[in-house]
Amino acid sequence: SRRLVLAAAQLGPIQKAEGREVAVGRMVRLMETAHRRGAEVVVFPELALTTFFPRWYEEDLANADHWYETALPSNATAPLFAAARTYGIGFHLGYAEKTPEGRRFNTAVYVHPSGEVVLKYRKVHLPGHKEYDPQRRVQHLEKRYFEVGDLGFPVVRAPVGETQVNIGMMICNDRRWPEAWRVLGLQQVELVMLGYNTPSLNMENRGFEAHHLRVFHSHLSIQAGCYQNACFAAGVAKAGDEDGHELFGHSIIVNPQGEIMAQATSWGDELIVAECDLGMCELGRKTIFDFARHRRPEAYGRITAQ
Ligand code: CDT
Repeated sequence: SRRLVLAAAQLGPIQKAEGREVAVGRMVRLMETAHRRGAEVVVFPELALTTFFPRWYEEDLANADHWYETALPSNATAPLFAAARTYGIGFHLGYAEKTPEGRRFNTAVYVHPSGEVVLKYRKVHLPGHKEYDPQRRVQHLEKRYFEVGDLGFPVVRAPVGETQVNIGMMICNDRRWPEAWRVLGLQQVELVMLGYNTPSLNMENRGFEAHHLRVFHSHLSIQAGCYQNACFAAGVAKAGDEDGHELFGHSIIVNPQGEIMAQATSWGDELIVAECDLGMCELGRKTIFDFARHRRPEAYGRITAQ
């Protein structure tokens, strides 16, 4: 059978003043732990190398350049690539990308143990706003710092450990959009790698969102996405208190039945591991979500209408 030992590496907070070497050192330790626990792939969160900087306003984007990677690997990220090779473990990394043309994206890659970037994704559903919003106690400036991703939702069949796996990605807010899951599902995705930074409080709160529903909505979205598209997912948080701003954690690994197989219990660096039998993707795919037999795209025109 096709089995995969999957690790989700939740990261505790990264403070604004901390350099890349702090996060990378912690990530290398998590990779070592993942290796000891038999994992073949480790999934890190969105924007894993720095604090969640879109909460900080910067008028001139040029002054924000230090948050972005211009090359991968770089001196700062080389230890991750070295650890992947040493431990024979693939890794998923979320980071802020600045291209040679000066374009900025909220990006994720899957890196094979050899160091090859096998899959790259740029976040499509950017939440928040572009200009400073004096109404908000905390800014969420993703629309200022990033362009909408231009790669669609690609799926590739790639070696993960011993197994060829159809892998796809989402980044944070994407998980709340069933369209994103379905576009991956239509490509027979088997494993969705998904990092997030989600504040415990909705800073846009106009009084209609109960705080206790924040984690529920995150899990609800991931569990429904996995069930309806017959795939596994690693939903991996950056968690805890970043300079007084709390991110809620609760990283999970979910199976194609929508069940949580493993869940983080701390708001710090924490590795959760699950053995995934990829054969489990067959049941949904051959029965209730056999798209060829049961899907009715002729009735879905509004989904893609502008
Ligand atoms: N990083 C990210 O996409 N976070 C959002 C927060 C939404 S509140 C503006 C999320 O959907 O979790």
